[in-house]
Amino acid sequence: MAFKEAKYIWMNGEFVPWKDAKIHVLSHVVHYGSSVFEGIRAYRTPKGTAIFRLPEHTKRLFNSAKIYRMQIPFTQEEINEAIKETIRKNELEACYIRPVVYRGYNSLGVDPFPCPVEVAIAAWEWGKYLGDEALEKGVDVKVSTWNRMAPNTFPATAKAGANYMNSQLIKMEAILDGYSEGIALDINGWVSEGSGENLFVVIDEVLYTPPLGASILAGITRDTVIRLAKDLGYEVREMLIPREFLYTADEAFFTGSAAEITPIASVDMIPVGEGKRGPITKKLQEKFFDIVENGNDPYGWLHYV
Ligand code: PPE
Repeated sequence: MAFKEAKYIWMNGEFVPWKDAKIHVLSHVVHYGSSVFEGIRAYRTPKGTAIFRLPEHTKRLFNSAKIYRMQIPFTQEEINEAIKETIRKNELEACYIRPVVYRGYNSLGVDPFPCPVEVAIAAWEWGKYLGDEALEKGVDVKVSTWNRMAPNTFPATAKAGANYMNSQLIKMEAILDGYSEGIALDINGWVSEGSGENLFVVIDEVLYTPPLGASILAGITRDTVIRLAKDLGYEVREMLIPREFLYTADEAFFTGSAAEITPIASVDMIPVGEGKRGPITKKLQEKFFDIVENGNDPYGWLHYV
Protein backbone atom coordinates (compact mmCIF):
# COMPACT_ATOMS: atom_id res chain seq x y z
CA MET A 1 0.00 0.00 0.00
CA ALA A 2 1.86 3.09 -1.19
CA PHE A 3 1.70 6.20 0.96
CA LYS A 4 -1.06 8.68 0.61
CA GLU A 5 1.39 11.51 1.24
CA ALA A 6 0.48 14.38 3.50
CA LYS A 7 2.13 17.79 3.28
CA TYR A 8 4.40 18.14 6.28
CA ILE A 9 6.31 16.03 8.76
CA TRP A 10 7.29 17.30 12.19
CA MET A 11 11.02 16.78 12.77
CA ASN A 12 12.69 17.81 16.03
CA GLY A 13 10.28 20.65 16.62
CA GLU A 14 9.84 21.98 13.09
CA PHE A 15 7.65 21.18 10.13
CA VAL A 16 9.42 20.16 6.95
CA PRO A 17 7.80 19.31 3.60
CA TRP A 18 6.99 15.56 3.39
CA LYS A 19 9.60 14.99 0.65
CA ASP A 20 12.39 16.67 2.63
CA ALA A 21 11.96 14.69 5.86
CA LYS A 22 15.29 12.88 5.46
CA ILE A 23 18.14 11.51 7.59
CA HIS A 24 21.75 10.61 6.78
CA VAL A 25 22.39 7.02 5.64
CA LEU A 26 25.03 6.67 8.35
CA SER A 27 22.53 7.45 11.11
CA HIS A 28 22.81 4.90 13.92
CA VAL A 29 19.21 3.73 13.43
CA VAL A 30 19.83 2.61 9.85
CA HIS A 31 22.57 0.20 10.90
CA TYR A 32 21.51 -1.01 14.33
CA GLY A 33 17.72 -0.67 14.41
CA SER A 34 17.87 1.90 17.21
CA SER A 35 14.36 3.34 17.14
CA VAL A 36 11.14 3.22 19.13
CA PHE A 37 7.81 4.28 17.72
CA GLU A 38 4.04 4.50 18.06
CA GLY A 39 1.10 3.87 15.80
CA ILE A 40 -2.01 5.89 16.64
CA ARG A 41 -5.29 6.53 14.86
CA ALA A 42 -7.32 9.69 14.71
CA TYR A 43 -10.97 9.46 13.74
CA ARG A 44 -13.49 11.77 12.19
CA THR A 45 -16.28 12.31 14.70
CA PRO A 46 -19.35 14.60 14.63
CA LYS A 47 -17.42 16.96 16.96
CA GLY A 48 -14.29 17.03 14.79
CA THR A 49 -11.11 14.99 14.48
CA ALA A 50 -10.23 13.05 17.62
CA ILE A 51 -7.10 11.07 18.51
CA PHE A 52 -7.77 7.75 20.20
CA ARG A 53 -6.03 7.33 23.59
CA LEU A 54 -3.27 9.80 22.78
CA PRO A 55 -1.69 10.10 26.27
CA GLU A 56 -1.48 6.30 26.61
CA HIS A 57 0.37 6.07 23.30
CA THR A 58 2.76 8.87 24.20
CA LYS A 59 3.43 7.30 27.59
CA ARG A 60 4.25 3.97 25.92
CA LEU A 61 6.60 5.80 23.53
CA PHE A 62 8.45 7.32 26.48
CA ASN A 63 8.59 3.95 28.27
CA SER A 64 9.98 2.29 25.14
CA ALA A 65 12.63 5.02 24.97
CA LYS A 66 13.41 4.66 28.68
CA ILE A 67 14.06 0.93 28.29
CA TYR A 68 16.59 1.74 25.57
CA ARG A 69 18.14 4.62 27.56
CA MET A 70 17.04 7.17 24.97
CA GLN A 71 16.49 10.61 26.44
CA ILE A 72 13.69 12.23 24.42
CA PRO A 73 14.45 15.96 24.19
CA PHE A 74 10.74 16.87 24.61
CA THR A 75 8.13 16.37 27.33
CA GLN A 76 5.11 14.09 26.87
CA GLU A 77 2.90 17.19 26.80
CA GLU A 78 5.04 18.69 24.02
CA ILE A 79 4.78 15.49 21.99
CA ASN A 80 0.99 15.35 22.50
CA GLU A 81 0.73 18.93 21.26
CA ALA A 82 3.10 18.26 18.33
CA ILE A 83 0.92 15.31 17.28
CA LYS A 84 -2.21 17.48 17.31
CA GLU A 85 -0.37 20.23 15.44
CA THR A 86 0.78 17.72 12.79
CA ILE A 87 -2.84 16.79 12.08
CA ARG A 88 -3.94 20.45 11.95
CA LYS A 89 -1.03 21.53 9.77
CA ASN A 90 -1.80 18.75 7.27
CA GLU A 91 -5.54 19.43 7.43
CA LEU A 92 -6.21 15.75 8.04
CA GLU A 93 -9.36 14.20 9.48
CA ALA A 94 -9.26 10.41 9.94
CA CYS A 95 -5.59 9.43 9.79
CA TYR A 96 -2.82 7.26 11.15
CA ILE A 97 -0.09 8.90 13.21
CA ARG A 98 3.46 7.62 13.43
CA PRO A 99 5.79 9.21 15.99
CA VAL A 100 9.31 7.77 15.86
CA VAL A 101 12.30 8.34 18.13
CA TYR A 102 15.66 7.29 16.74
CA ARG A 103 19.40 7.50 17.20
CA GLY A 104 20.69 9.88 14.54
CA TYR A 105 23.95 10.83 12.87
CA ASN A 106 27.26 11.23 14.66
CA SER A 107 29.37 8.06 14.49
CA LEU A 108 28.96 4.34 13.92
CA GLY A 109 29.79 1.44 16.22
CA VAL A 110 27.28 -0.35 18.44
CA ASP A 111 27.64 2.18 21.30
CA PRO A 112 24.66 4.46 20.69
CA PHE A 113 25.48 7.12 23.26
CA PRO A 114 27.39 9.51 20.97
CA CYS A 115 24.43 9.72 18.55
CA PRO A 116 21.67 12.28 19.07
CA VAL A 117 18.14 11.15 19.96
CA GLU A 118 15.80 12.63 17.36
CA VAL A 119 12.03 12.68 17.02
CA ALA A 120 9.76 12.77 14.00
CA ILE A 121 5.96 12.72 13.71
CA ALA A 122 4.17 11.88 10.49
CA ALA A 123 0.46 11.48 9.78
CA TRP A 124 -1.33 10.28 6.68
CA GLU A 125 -4.57 8.68 5.56
CA TRP A 126 -4.37 4.93 6.01
CA GLY A 127 -7.25 2.60 5.17
CA LYS A 128 -8.06 -0.77 6.67
CA TYR A 129 -4.87 -2.57 7.75
CA LEU A 130 -5.74 -6.10 6.66
CA GLY A 131 -7.82 -5.18 3.61
CA ASP A 132 -11.18 -3.49 3.04
CA GLU A 133 -13.29 -6.56 3.66
CA ALA A 134 -11.33 -7.81 6.69
CA LEU A 135 -13.44 -6.11 9.37
CA GLU A 136 -16.58 -7.85 8.16
CA LYS A 137 -15.41 -11.10 6.61
CA GLY A 138 -12.36 -11.81 8.73
CA VAL A 139 -8.91 -12.90 7.64
CA ASP A 140 -7.25 -16.26 6.99
CA VAL A 141 -4.10 -16.69 9.02
CA LYS A 142 -1.45 -19.27 9.81
CA VAL A 143 0.59 -20.11 12.87
CA SER A 144 4.07 -18.93 12.00
CA THR A 145 7.11 -21.19 11.98
CA TRP A 146 8.86 -18.20 13.61
CA ASN A 147 8.54 -17.69 17.35
CA ARG A 148 8.20 -14.31 19.01
CA MET A 149 11.43 -13.14 20.66
CA ALA A 150 12.43 -14.68 23.98
CA PRO A 151 12.12 -12.74 27.24
CA ASN A 152 15.28 -10.84 28.12
CA THR A 153 16.40 -10.64 24.50
CA PHE A 154 14.34 -7.98 22.72
CA PRO A 155 11.95 -6.58 25.34
CA ALA A 156 8.50 -7.14 23.84
CA THR A 157 6.77 -4.36 25.77
CA ALA A 158 9.09 -1.80 24.18
CA LYS A 159 7.74 -0.88 20.76
CA ALA A 160 11.18 -0.88 19.18
CA GLY A 161 11.86 -0.83 15.46
CA ALA A 162 14.19 -3.80 15.83
CA ASN A 163 11.34 -6.03 17.11
CA TYR A 164 9.77 -5.62 13.71
CA MET A 165 12.50 -7.67 12.04
CA ASN A 166 10.85 -10.61 13.81
CA SER A 167 7.43 -9.29 12.72
CA GLN A 168 8.64 -9.10 9.12
CA LEU A 169 9.68 -12.76 9.17
CA ILE A 170 6.21 -13.68 10.39
CA LYS A 171 4.45 -11.44 7.89
CA MET A 172 6.51 -12.43 4.83
CA GLU A 173 6.05 -16.13 5.53
CA ALA A 174 2.29 -15.65 5.89
CA ILE A 175 1.99 -13.68 2.64
CA LEU A 176 4.13 -16.08 0.61
CA ASP A 177 2.08 -18.99 1.93
CA GLY A 178 -1.14 -17.26 0.83
CA TYR A 179 -2.39 -15.95 4.19
CA SER A 180 -3.13 -12.39 5.32
CA GLU A 181 -1.25 -12.61 8.58
CA GLY A 182 0.71 -14.92 10.87
CA ILE A 183 0.28 -15.72 14.54
CA ALA A 184 3.52 -16.26 16.43
CA LEU A 185 3.93 -18.55 19.42
CA ASP A 186 6.34 -17.57 22.18
CA ILE A 187 9.51 -19.61 22.79
CA ASN A 188 7.58 -21.96 25.08
CA GLY A 189 4.98 -22.67 22.41
CA TRP A 190 2.15 -20.55 23.87
CA VAL A 191 0.16 -18.25 21.60
CA SER A 192 1.74 -14.79 21.54
CA GLU A 193 0.50 -12.30 18.92
CA GLY A 194 0.33 -11.37 15.24
CA SER A 195 3.11 -9.54 13.43
CA GLY A 196 1.40 -6.24 14.26
CA GLU A 197 -1.63 -7.15 16.38
CA ASN A 198 -2.67 -8.66 19.69
CA LEU A 199 -5.04 -11.59 19.68
CA PHE A 200 -8.18 -12.76 21.48
CA VAL A 201 -10.13 -16.00 21.29
CA VAL A 202 -13.70 -16.52 22.50
CA ILE A 203 -14.77 -19.86 23.94
CA ASP A 204 -18.23 -20.34 25.53
CA GLU A 205 -18.66 -16.56 25.75
CA VAL A 206 -15.41 -16.10 27.71
CA LEU A 207 -12.63 -14.02 26.14
CA TYR A 208 -9.06 -15.26 26.39
CA THR A 209 -5.95 -13.24 25.57
CA PRO A 210 -2.25 -13.95 26.19
CA PRO A 211 -0.65 -12.27 29.24
CA LEU A 212 2.16 -9.73 28.98
CA GLY A 213 4.59 -12.54 29.88
CA ALA A 214 3.92 -14.26 26.55
CA SER A 215 6.22 -11.84 24.66
CA ILE A 216 3.44 -9.51 23.53
CA LEU A 217 3.25 -5.78 23.11
CA ALA A 218 0.98 -4.28 25.77
CA GLY A 219 -1.50 -3.17 23.15
CA ILE A 220 -3.69 -0.17 23.77
CA THR A 221 -6.47 -1.67 21.65
CA ARG A 222 -6.07 -4.88 23.67
CA ASP A 223 -6.61 -2.84 26.83
CA THR A 224 -9.58 -1.11 25.18
CA VAL A 225 -11.22 -4.42 24.24
CA ILE A 226 -10.68 -5.88 27.73
CA ARG A 227 -12.48 -2.87 29.18
CA LEU A 228 -15.31 -2.91 26.65
CA ALA A 229 -15.83 -6.67 27.03
CA LYS A 230 -16.00 -6.42 30.81
CA ASP A 231 -18.44 -3.52 30.61
CA LEU A 232 -20.59 -5.61 28.26
CA GLY A 233 -20.68 -8.26 30.98
CA TYR A 234 -18.20 -10.76 29.55
CA GLU A 235 -15.49 -12.51 31.51
CA VAL A 236 -11.97 -11.86 30.23
CA ARG A 237 -9.10 -14.17 31.12
CA GLU A 238 -5.50 -13.15 30.53
CA MET A 239 -3.79 -16.50 30.47
CA LEU A 240 -1.37 -18.67 28.53
CA ILE A 241 -3.19 -19.93 25.46
CA PRO A 242 -2.37 -23.30 23.92
CA ARG A 243 -2.15 -23.34 20.13
CA GLU A 244 -5.09 -25.69 19.78
CA PHE A 245 -7.46 -23.08 21.29
CA LEU A 246 -7.06 -21.31 17.94
CA TYR A 247 -8.65 -24.29 16.23
CA THR A 248 -11.46 -24.98 18.70
CA ALA A 249 -12.42 -21.40 19.55
CA ASP A 250 -15.91 -20.12 18.73
CA GLU A 251 -14.41 -16.78 17.64
CA ALA A 252 -11.00 -15.18 17.31
CA PHE A 253 -9.90 -11.67 16.44
CA PHE A 254 -6.89 -9.39 16.21
CA THR A 255 -6.63 -5.99 17.88
CA GLY A 256 -4.33 -3.10 17.03
CA SER A 257 -4.34 0.60 16.30
CA ALA A 258 -3.91 -0.15 12.62
CA ALA A 259 -5.94 -3.40 12.57
CA GLU A 260 -8.65 -2.09 14.97
CA ILE A 261 -10.77 -5.20 15.71
CA THR A 262 -10.28 -7.67 12.84
CA PRO A 263 -12.04 -11.06 12.95
CA ILE A 264 -10.02 -14.19 12.19
CA ALA A 265 -11.94 -16.50 9.85
CA SER A 266 -9.52 -19.43 9.81
CA VAL A 267 -6.23 -20.57 11.29
CA ASP A 268 -4.09 -23.05 9.33
CA MET A 269 -7.10 -23.57 7.02
CA ILE A 270 -9.26 -24.69 9.95
CA PRO A 271 -12.35 -22.49 10.21
CA VAL A 272 -12.70 -20.61 13.48
CA GLY A 273 -16.28 -21.28 14.61
CA GLU A 274 -18.37 -20.89 11.49
CA GLY A 275 -15.46 -19.39 9.58
CA LYS A 276 -16.79 -15.85 9.75
CA ARG A 277 -17.09 -12.95 12.16
CA GLY A 278 -18.71 -14.13 15.40
CA PRO A 279 -21.42 -12.32 17.41
CA ILE A 280 -19.18 -11.20 20.29
CA THR A 281 -16.54 -9.88 17.89
CA LYS A 282 -19.30 -7.95 16.12
CA LYS A 283 -20.63 -6.53 19.40
CA LEU A 284 -17.14 -5.34 20.38
CA GLN A 285 -16.60 -3.76 16.96
CA GLU A 286 -19.92 -1.93 17.26
CA LYS A 287 -19.01 -0.58 20.70
CA PHE A 288 -15.55 0.42 19.50
CA PHE A 289 -16.72 2.20 16.35
CA ASP A 290 -19.57 3.89 18.21
CA ILE A 291 -16.90 5.53 20.38
CA VAL A 292 -14.37 6.45 17.71
CA GLU A 293 -16.72 7.34 14.86
CA ASN A 294 -19.86 8.61 16.59
CA GLY A 295 -17.97 10.18 19.48
CA ASN A 296 -20.03 8.32 22.13
CA ASP A 297 -17.14 8.20 24.56
CA PRO A 298 -17.95 7.64 28.24
CA TYR A 299 -14.33 6.62 28.83
CA GLY A 300 -12.61 9.88 27.90
CA TRP A 301 -10.55 8.14 25.23
CA LEU A 302 -11.01 10.74 22.50
CA HIS A 303 -8.68 13.73 22.34
CA TYR A 304 -9.95 16.39 19.97
CA VAL A 305 -7.38 18.18 17.85
N1 PPE B 1 1.47 -6.25 18.80
C1 PPE B 1 2.32 -5.77 17.88
C2 PPE B 1 3.53 -6.56 17.55
C3 PPE B 1 2.04 -4.56 17.26
O1 PPE B 1 2.89 -4.08 16.35
C4 PPE B 1 0.87 -3.85 17.59
C5 PPE B 1 0.54 -2.55 16.92
C6 PPE B 1 0.00 -4.40 18.56
C7 PPE B 1 0.36 -5.60 19.15
C8 PPE B 1 -1.25 -3.70 19.01
O2 PPE B 1 -0.94 -2.57 19.80
P1 PPE B 1 -1.89 -1.29 19.84
O3 PPE B 1 -1.77 -0.61 18.54
O4 PPE B 1 -1.37 -0.49 20.99
O5 PPE B 1 -3.27 -1.79 20.08
N2 PPE B 1 1.05 -2.40 15.63
C9 PPE B 1 1.18 -1.08 15.06
C10 PPE B 1 2.04 -1.06 13.83
C11 PPE B 1 1.56 -1.82 12.66
C12 PPE B 1 2.43 -1.60 11.44
O6 PPE B 1 2.29 -2.37 10.46
O7 PPE B 1 3.23 -0.67 11.44
C13 PPE B 1 -0.17 -0.42 14.86
O8 PPE B 1 -1.20 -1.07 14.87
O9 PPE B 1 -0.19 0.80 14.71
